[in-house]
Amino acid sequence: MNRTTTPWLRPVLFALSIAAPMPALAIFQNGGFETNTYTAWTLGGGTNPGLAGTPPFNSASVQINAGAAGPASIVGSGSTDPLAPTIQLPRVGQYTAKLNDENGGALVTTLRQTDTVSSADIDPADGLPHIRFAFAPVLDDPNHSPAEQPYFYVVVKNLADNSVLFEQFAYSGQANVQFLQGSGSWKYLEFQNVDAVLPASAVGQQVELTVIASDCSLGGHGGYVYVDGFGSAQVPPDSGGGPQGAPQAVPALGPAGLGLLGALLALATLAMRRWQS
Ligand SMILES: [Ca+2]
Repeated sequence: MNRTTTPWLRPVLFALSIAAPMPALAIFQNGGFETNTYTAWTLGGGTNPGLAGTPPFNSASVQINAGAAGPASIVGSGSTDPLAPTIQLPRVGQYTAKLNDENGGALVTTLRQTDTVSSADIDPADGLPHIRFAFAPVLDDPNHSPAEQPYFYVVVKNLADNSVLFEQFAYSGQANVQFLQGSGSWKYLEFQNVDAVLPASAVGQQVELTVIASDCSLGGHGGYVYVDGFGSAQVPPDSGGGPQGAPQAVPALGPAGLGLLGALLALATLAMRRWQS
């Protein structure tokens, strides 16, 4: 404050200063697994009785029966994947998470973290909060029925009303996903960058991120997924120096409508602020 500040104004300005929000941390702790551990994450799982219903599958299709959780590990520098030879590991930094593994057993591995969306997660480019990460599914394709195949699923839910803000699903061999042929009957994708745009109203709300990697439900075939770079910032380019396959997009299930609604809400807020000033 300069010396001309009226004395009575000082306590008001002080009150305003302590009411100002603290600088917020971007979403997800240990989002890049650079601790070489799952610190801040919750691992879980069970067994896969098969997906409910028929394609297209979504959160309501995922069934997990009680039982021992599937495996999880962290892969570090120098790692390669003989089943998916063109995948560059680790994806970001020195470590990448690997949920589930090559073996069967109808096991499901889940990875969860709950955090609060903050202003630090807003991308100035569009004024909306984002959740970004990279994933690469490696799934055996035994050509079972779709509901019995190994699969990958990721969902971001708003915990206030349990609404789905974003979800992405792919089962092995899914027709509209351009899987690459791995070793033997294995199929995989190069790392895909996901950019989930949340509605402006998500700021200040708790969200729960869940990633699921599942074996086939009949028990004989494995499936796993690499994940890395969870946060709101852009996922940096692949660090590996090898040849890069063209990314094969997995269709996201939603929420184009929510993203549009968020953009409209942001515009309305901006208009309101201008009108008020
Ligand atoms: Ca990492």
